[in-house]
Amino acid sequence: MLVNTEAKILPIAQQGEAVLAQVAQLVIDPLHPSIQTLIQDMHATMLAANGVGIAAPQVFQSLRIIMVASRPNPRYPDAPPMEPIAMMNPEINWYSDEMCLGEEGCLSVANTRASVARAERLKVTYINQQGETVESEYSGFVARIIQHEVDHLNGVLFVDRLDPDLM
Ligand code: K3U
Ligand code: ZN
Repeated sequence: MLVNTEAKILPIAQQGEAVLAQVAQLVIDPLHPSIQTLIQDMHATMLAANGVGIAAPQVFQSLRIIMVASRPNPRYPDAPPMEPIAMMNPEINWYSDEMCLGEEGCLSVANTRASVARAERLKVTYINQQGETVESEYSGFVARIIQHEVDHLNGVLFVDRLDPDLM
């Protein structure tokens, strides 16, 4: 995805904002200019915040759009670098039985990192920025980001998934 110099850096909703607790709406017209602009702005906002993902509700848009942008980082040195992918109406169709614990943070939850159990692998179907339906399989850190971002579309934050016995 090219960096659009006209893209805007949007404010990021913080825990407690109503938009983060809502179930987001399906995207009806993936190629509509307002949707394409929103994706560019989400990309710029994610880069500015140094995130590896972002979901539209985090920028106050209750729409089913996520961006996934794995890169190696101190917690996940072996994470694959990838071109950011925008996914509209993502549906996780299959989760592995194998689970794994991994540290997560969130641009909407300040100063909190915690270990969350997620499926190690998944299959996801989504509409890409060209309006095509794509099915892909992911594992490890990328699968973790997808699960974290899809949770945002369903009004769930990673801190809602923490085991109270471990807190
Ligand atoms: O870059 C972050 C990071 C945090 C922990 C491990 C590795 C990287 C900042 S938090 C982040 O990028 C969230 C973005 C959010 F909030 F918009 F969803 C994505 C994420 C980070 C770690 C695990 C799963 C998802
Ligand atoms: Zn988050």
